[in-house]
Amino acid sequence: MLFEKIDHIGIAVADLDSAVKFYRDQLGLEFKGTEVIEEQKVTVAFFPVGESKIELLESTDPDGPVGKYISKKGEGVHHLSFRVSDIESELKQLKEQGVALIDETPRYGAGGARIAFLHPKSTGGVLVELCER
Ligand code: CMX
Repeated sequence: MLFEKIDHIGIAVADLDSAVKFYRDQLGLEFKGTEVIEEQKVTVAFFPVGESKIELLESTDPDGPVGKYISKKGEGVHHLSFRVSDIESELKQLKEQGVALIDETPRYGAGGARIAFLHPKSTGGVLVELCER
């Protein structure tokens, strides 16, 4: 198992513009722009912090997964992403250990990454993501 670092922390927000203002203007983080990931119905805003990033996630559709998450649990930390160098091999090992996977094969993530989610029933309720760049 080779988890290299925390790649990013994903935070679900209801209003991206006001959240960007808070992280950029009040916390003073560097705002690196946004990306829309249509397939996952989400707009992502990036703020590097040291070797990691904060990714703010706003749903592009109330019925998208982040929209549903906010209706159910409110805004807040949505997922924790670990950087890995070989995502297929990590998924295989985790599966062999009995960890439940949401994604058996990687999908497209922000910034051209390949990502895969583990099922929160295996992680103590935290949505854990593996991320290969
Ligand atoms: N935290 C904790 N539990 C969560 C969760 C979260 N953020 N999101 C979903 N779950 C739980 C659900 O409640 C569900 O639990 P049960 O099986 O007990 O009912 C389970 O995880 C599976 O969720 P689902 O919505 O039924 O399953 P899907 O396969 O339809 O979707 C997921 C799962 C995680 C992909 C989707 O909910 C999601 O969050 N998609 C958006 C992903 C995202 O953030 N994309 C941007 C990525 C940017 C990047 O990181 O690069």
